[in-house]
Amino acid sequence: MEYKLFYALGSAAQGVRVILEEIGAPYELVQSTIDMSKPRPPAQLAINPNGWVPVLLWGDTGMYECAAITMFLCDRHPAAGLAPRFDEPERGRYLQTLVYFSNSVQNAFQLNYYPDRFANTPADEPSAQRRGIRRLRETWKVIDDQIGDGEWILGERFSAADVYLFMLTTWLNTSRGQPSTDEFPNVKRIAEAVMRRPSVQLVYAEWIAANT
Ligand SMILES: N[C@@H](CCC(=O)N[C@@H](CS)C(=O)NCC(=O)O)C(=O)O
Repeated sequence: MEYKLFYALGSAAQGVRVILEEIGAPYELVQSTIDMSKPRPPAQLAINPNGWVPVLLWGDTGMYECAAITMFLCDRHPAAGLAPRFDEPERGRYLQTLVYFSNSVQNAFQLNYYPDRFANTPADEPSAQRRGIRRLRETWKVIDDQIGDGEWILGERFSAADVYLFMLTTWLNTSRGQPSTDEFPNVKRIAEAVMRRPSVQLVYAEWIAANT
């Protein structure tokens, strides 16, 4: 196996798995968890002491951070055509969007799902959660406006950024007060198009069965 991916359903590791499927690289899933009460595999913690997935191993090394892994895999397998090359005009928007997803949209999710990481006392956590919901609306609106009437995030060209977008939309949970993609029609259009890809149908089979 070329890659090992520490994996849990509902996590950002699913997005990395879609990228591996799109690339066609051989990989093995190593079952991990996002349950805070359960232990992480020692080999995962050796690479990522934070205890988060995804963690990707290859050869005798490894890395974490979903956006970084996505960029790494796309650059390592350019024949898959999932990322603009260094000298192509869409390269800037591709990098910008992945980093914005990672440090702004994901941060908004974390405020709502993991308020203890942001609030100093338990009493402050509901405030952090509410700010997370507002921040989700703000950041998804930025992405929706950026997409405009483009077919994909980069315009005419599908890329790993669209996979990332789909992954993030699966985390939206209206029962927690978070917005739905109905508020962001351009995001919704791309998420629906990404969902039709065979790689996504495979990796997200359970989510698709439960949510569509
Ligand atoms: N910035 C990291 C965040 C990773 C992250 O938060 N992973 C979540 C699942 S999506 C997780 O492992 N949560 C369990 C935990 O925090 O212990 C990335 O993008 O890879």
